[in-house]
Amino acid sequence: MNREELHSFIKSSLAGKELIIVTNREPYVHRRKSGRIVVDRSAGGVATALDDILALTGGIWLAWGSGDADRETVDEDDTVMVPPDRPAYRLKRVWLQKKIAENYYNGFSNRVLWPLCHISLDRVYYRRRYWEDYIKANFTFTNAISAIVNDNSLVWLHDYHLCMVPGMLRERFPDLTVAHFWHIPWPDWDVFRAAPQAMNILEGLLGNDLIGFQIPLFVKNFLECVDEALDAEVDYENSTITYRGRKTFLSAFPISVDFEKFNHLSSAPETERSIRRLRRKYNLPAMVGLGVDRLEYTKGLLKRLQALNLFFEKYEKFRGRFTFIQIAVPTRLQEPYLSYQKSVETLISRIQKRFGRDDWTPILYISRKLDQKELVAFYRMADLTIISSLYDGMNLVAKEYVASQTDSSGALILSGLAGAAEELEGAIRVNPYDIENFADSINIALRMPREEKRIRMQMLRKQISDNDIHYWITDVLRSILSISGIKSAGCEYAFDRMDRILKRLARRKPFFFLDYDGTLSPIVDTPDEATLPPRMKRLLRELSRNYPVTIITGRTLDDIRKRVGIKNIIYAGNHGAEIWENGQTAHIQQPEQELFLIREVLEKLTESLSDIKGVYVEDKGITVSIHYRNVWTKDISEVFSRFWSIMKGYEGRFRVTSGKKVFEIRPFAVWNKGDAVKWILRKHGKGFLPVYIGDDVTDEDAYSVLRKRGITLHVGPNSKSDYYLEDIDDVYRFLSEITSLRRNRS
Ligand code: ADQ
Repeated sequence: MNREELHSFIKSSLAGKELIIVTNREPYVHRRKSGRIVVDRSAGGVATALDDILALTGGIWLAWGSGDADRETVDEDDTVMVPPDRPAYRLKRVWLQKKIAENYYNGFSNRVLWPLCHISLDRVYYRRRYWEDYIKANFTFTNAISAIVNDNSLVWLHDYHLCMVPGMLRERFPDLTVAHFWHIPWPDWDVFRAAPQAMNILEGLLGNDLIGFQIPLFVKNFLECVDEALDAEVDYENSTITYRGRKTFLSAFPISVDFEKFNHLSSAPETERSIRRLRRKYNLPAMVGLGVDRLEYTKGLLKRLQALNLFFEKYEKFRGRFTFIQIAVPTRLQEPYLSYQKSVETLISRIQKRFGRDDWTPILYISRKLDQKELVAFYRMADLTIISSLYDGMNLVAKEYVASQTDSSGALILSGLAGAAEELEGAIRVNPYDIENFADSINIALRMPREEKRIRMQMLRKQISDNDIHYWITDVLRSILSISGIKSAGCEYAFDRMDRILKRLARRKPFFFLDYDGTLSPIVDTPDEATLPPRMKRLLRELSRNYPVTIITGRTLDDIRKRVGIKNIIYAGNHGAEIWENGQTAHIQQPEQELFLIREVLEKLTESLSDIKGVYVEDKGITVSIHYRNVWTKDISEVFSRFWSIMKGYEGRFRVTSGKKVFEIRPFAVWNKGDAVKWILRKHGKGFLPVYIGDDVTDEDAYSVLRKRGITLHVGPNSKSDYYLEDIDDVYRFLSEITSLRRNRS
């Protein structure tokens, strides 16, 4: 999904909601520099993408005010409008006393949770005051959040600095939607049980409605930790945990980079010039390798250097022909980082001494932060890049390198222990602890035929361009919104409430209303291909022998009747505008005036969208559907803008709903699914209990009509229905349970 689509999605979905992002570090820091106040902007891809979202939606970002001029730049609510050049949202700063900040950040966060989650147990250093101040800092964050939330807030927390905030918030606001993204790994129970305060941390996190991890392995590890440590109901299949009567959803959302931005920077003529300049400046040989890291022990720099040492020893012919460039920015300037930096630099000097020559450097060490343009020039120039993480949540360098490889000439050597390895097919996988094999892999990468490198890199590039940072944000927000929808509508998972449903069904016979696409038949690329799975057809037959059944759909009557092909069923087509029963049309609407207008819109849309590949304009008589499931991602924003510019001319005349990759246009006067349900029930429904299952926004009209009168179920969350089902398999299971009940009774 590209930036425009993301923005379009977010604008419509977040309408009426307020997004509150909470992080330890601020997106903008005010500092004093030579007597003046300057603003530093966080350059990281994740921070930039989140900043974009808030600029669009006007939410709030809450973070620790750590800059020395931060206090001078806020108003009485500790708030400053950002971005500084085009103020669009509020940055609210949280103040922490120096001693508390030190123990919370450098202490419990970085000396306990960080090494623990990276399975570096001997580096865990715990003091009781770290924990006490971590709690205090989390409490201060909670107070600041409490002061700004309301019924429409969606709180999105980030990372391991804020474990206790969800639990604290939950005590104060039982109904607030709270989600958390965990950027680093989550280890398994054997490791996590070493955490002082393990139970408190888990309990704190279970205050969330949703916890996002980088990869499924971390989700599994978290589920197991909770299973071992707490008396909770752990559902491994659906990745949910119910603890003290509350449900937390877990999911993997692999984070990514702004593919377009790196791709664009890398293809700029300026980058070519920078590459030439860098080659001259550092007197580089024909082949270069690259490492870009914070000077961080989890990134495995020592293992990488040991492997390089072995590589130069074993593969002599690369001496003088290959230089490895290590760009390492010092981080967290404290122990154990200072010692680690020293070990890295000592090893580099040793390799230099052993192999270096006057005219050639085996390892070029650049120890500073680079700006993005400079970084991209290195990425583009490198014949290979090495990621040697000993454990890593994801590793964005791997993805940035791939996004910058516009000519697909480089190779990625990737540690199997980085989260990125779960996703990226096409990389040369290494185990950083096996330095023999690691050294051989460097040789393999350098000797790899150009064509193989190209194929591998193109595979990698496709994976990242399809799943970039915009996609990630959309995915997480979609889940947060879904959960918020379930909560605000009080919609529960049907199988958690089967006893209640069956009790109602024991009193009255059901009258089924079933949507077709996405409910009985899987959603497919083109509507024509949607067929009813044979087992579902068998079940429908049995159902219709025992109970009244209506199939209610956006398809035309002819189409749906052919597709289902069962006789003793009522069919409602065109979202309820046409009804068929007992072998004939029982109701049809074709108001003259509307018919004329809809023809006009149909013509305009067909003409305007005809040159965009994959758009399917479906003429349904009195209504029109525009399907864009098969449109290339890059063209979707064009479809949106052309569609809306035409529909603007018909404001107030038509109702436009947006479903699963489809817009539906219908005149206001034309019946919707709710009207059709009312009509059918009036005619045939006396004494029955209506049971409606749908999956589309157009089904919401029926849910409203049946509120308190029947049972409504929606496939997927975020609906006004009484209950939700996860997918079509759930629909099958649900209907089967009801039919087997009947079988058992008789
Ligand atoms: P990190 O471990 O900090 O964060 P990582 O994924 O390794 O993040 O990315 C490092 C970032 O810093 C990259 O964007 C890179 O360009 C930049 N960087 C590194 N050295 C640099 C230099 N010398 N100059 C300029 N920029 C430099 C955590 C987790 C990761 C997870 C991220 C995002 O540890 O596993 O991928 O969050 O969720």
